Amino acid sequence: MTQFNHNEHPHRRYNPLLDEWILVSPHRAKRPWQGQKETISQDHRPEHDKDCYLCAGNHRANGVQNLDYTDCYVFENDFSALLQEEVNFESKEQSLFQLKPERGINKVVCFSPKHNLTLPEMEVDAIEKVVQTWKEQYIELGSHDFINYVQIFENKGSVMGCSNPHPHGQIWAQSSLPTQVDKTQKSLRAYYEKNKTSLLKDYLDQELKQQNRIVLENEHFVVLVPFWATWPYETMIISKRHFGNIIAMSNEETKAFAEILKGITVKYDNLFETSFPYSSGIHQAPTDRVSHPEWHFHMHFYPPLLRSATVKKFMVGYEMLGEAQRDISPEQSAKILRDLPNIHYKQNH
Ligand code: H2U
Repeated sequence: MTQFNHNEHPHRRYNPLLDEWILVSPHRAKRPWQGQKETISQDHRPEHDKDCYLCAGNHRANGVQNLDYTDCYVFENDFSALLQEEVNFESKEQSLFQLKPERGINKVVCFSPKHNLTLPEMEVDAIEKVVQTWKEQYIELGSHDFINYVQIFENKGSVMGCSNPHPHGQIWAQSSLPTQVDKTQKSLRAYYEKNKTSLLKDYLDQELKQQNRIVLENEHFVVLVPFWATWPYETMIISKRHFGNIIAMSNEETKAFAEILKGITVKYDNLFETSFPYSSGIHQAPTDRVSHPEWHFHMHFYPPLLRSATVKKFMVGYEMLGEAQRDISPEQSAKILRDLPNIHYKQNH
């Protein structure tokens, strides 16, 4: 019988954050592709676009004028998915038809007034201002008594449904823990109660020993392709120190976080020499006024591209009905990302 080789043989891997399994089929990475190809958006944008809703001084869709901002700019989403309004609600015990009102606040964070930039092309100092803004928003939004969780995220690229190329992210703050965060919290808590240590701290220590899934590292943060990654080039930024939320970061850690954010997004752009699409977001402790020693600050990047700038991975069929599946192994992806230059390709051309 052939000896098992994780680079060749189909196998399943466990995701301890979500308490889920994924299927890895490394032998399948060479299959031909005659399916959908994404079009590469031509990235020749002006520094200021008079028709952009997010550019400084311009009017938004509802007529409100943006300030003439010079670095980060935050405003309440004009088309918020959640509303602050409190409603009268009588709960009826119906286990198969559960429903409850949800309150929240949605914000848009413009990362820069420059319409033609994205995080990998911004200076580290400017990215640090974005991180500072996220900190301020975490404090401000979390101080509302009806806000228990603050989800900071970015949707980059039209493939990810992003409606505007202007560099920006969003923040959705709400009363309940959203499903992914709730699952993560349950796993982190169960591990912490059993071992009295952080699951991600223990995981990171082992990853740093093994080295084969590490993409980037600085004094305070590590970027790696998780052992259980589902998207082909999925990565996670994990803080080396065990702390629960963004406001626990020291000034030095804030700078190191900005540096590594630039580092991973530059590598992503360099992978296919294109403005690399992804959804990214920070997972951190809730703002529910309860102590959360189990939480360990981290950031996920879920990029959809598979083998080129035009062929994306679809989470369909078996993934929708069975479980997530990947072809190229996390170790192969990590090596590809690790070996890419750290200088943005546009600066080399
Ligand atoms: P996305 O590109 O990721 O969809 O984010 C843009 C957000 O900006 C989106 O949520 C908001 C949209 O509701 N927006 C405004 O609040 N005002 C506008 O004038 C345009 C877009």
